[in-house]
Amino acid sequence: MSDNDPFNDDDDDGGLAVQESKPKLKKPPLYKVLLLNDDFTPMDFVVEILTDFFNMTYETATIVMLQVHNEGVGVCGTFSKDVAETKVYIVNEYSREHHHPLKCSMEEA
Ligand code: TYC
Repeated sequence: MSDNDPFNDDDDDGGLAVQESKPKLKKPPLYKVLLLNDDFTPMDFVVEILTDFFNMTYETATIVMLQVHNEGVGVCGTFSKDVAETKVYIVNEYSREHHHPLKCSMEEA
């Protein structure tokens, strides 16, 4: 009863209106992992990267690979910062080990 009584001043706020503070936690940013085109990496190798490291089907991987080939850049997926950094590192290392110039990078989504 006393909580709903407009004349009840038990909250002891001295008559001031007290604004509840809003939660200040922001959602952590997401990052797009990008694949860049080049003139030398075989198409099959790019499709393998997309199926093996980004869990795409062969069909989706082929569409994404052709998009990168035709437009210069394409999105492999969107991830937390840690996961995006790891994917970029793994793809670039794997490409380097196989002597292909394929480059993977990331940008905030
Ligand atoms: N342009 C390459 C070729 O003609 C194929 C390719 C596609 C390379 C996508 C990189 O991210 C890439 N063999």
